Amino acid sequence: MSLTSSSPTPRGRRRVRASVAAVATVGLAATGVIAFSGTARAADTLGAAAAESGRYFGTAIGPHLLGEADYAATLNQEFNSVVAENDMKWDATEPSQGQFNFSGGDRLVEHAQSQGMEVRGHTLVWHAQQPGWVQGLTGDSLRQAMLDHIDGVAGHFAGQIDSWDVVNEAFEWDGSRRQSNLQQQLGDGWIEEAFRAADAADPDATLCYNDYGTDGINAKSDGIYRMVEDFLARGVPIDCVGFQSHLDSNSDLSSYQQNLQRFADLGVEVQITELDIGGSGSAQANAYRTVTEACVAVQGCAGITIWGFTDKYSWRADDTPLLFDTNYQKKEAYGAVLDALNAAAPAGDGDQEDGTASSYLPAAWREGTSTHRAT
Ligand code: 9MR
Repeated sequence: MSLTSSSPTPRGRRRVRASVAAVATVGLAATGVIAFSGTARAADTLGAAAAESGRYFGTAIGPHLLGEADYAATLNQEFNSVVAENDMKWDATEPSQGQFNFSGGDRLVEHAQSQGMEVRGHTLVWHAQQPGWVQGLTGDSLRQAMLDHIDGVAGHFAGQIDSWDVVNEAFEWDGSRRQSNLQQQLGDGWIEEAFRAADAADPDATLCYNDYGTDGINAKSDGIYRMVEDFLARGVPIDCVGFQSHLDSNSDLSSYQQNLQRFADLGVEVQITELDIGGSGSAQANAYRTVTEACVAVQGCAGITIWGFTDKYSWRADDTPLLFDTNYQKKEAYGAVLDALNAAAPAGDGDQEDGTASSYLPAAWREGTSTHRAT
């Protein structure tokens, strides 16, 4: 398939997955982490196992924690993608209007690049974590501030971010728009304005809408589905939907995979962006397995990010929702995720010009029939 003007434009994806595949291959060859059992290949880190099927496995991090030896060692060993848990948010990056601070984000990107990791950007526009000066703005002042913020942040990191969470958490449980200051001041058009601005500032990044409570087919995911459908029909540059997946061991996951699949079938990439699952032991492990199996079963699911990796630093301070305990020891849930990643069909149906993994690409893109971002 050649990239013509009528092709979809997964330029960022192609660039990025190629780099992950290359890093994974080099890493595996150098360290011998692939074990052969019969004809099946099994990698023994999360990132390497995900790369086998052309996917990434990432984590949210705090760049200020990189100086902690066990933290950095576990991160570097296991993951091939990172996102800033807080350092790229509006309050962190533009604490005063027009005065940008990229120190945490730059540190994260530098670390990721030194380790050959992908970078997710989180998040350009959100009703929460807005600096005080934004909260007081109205009308066109707020609109201009939003556009300038996107231009400033996405522009600064342009070419270094694989996927941006352009807009975060803009829907209510009933599938209607959240009545945030953005919605109330700017009206329904604000989300597409944000995506167009992000596309202008970083044309190669995969642009995602990201939300929680979308862990199955429900009123909220229905509302988002309708928005994506509408954006694609009108050529609004959206590439991806992020499913945060803050879950508990007993969360209802009965339509989790089906929900990912219906979005992928629209022609957007799907990503699991903030996974963490409360609880412990086999109940927790089974829920992690279910989510991981769902992603690897959906061709358009590009990868999984967990929202921190050690229980030592989870935002859910009273719970133990991550894959490593407070002493950086692997939990049962770790084994479940690794096994599910290793069980995925290997990447590579040979249809990419550069021969890199392509199994995460939705069928419409591989066939060149998608109208997604036809520009
Ligand atoms: O984990 C993050 C926590 O450290 C911050 O205090 C909080 C507010 O910025 O945000 C948390 O991350 C959230 C993410 O940005 C969006 N989805 C929900 C996450 C958990 O609250």
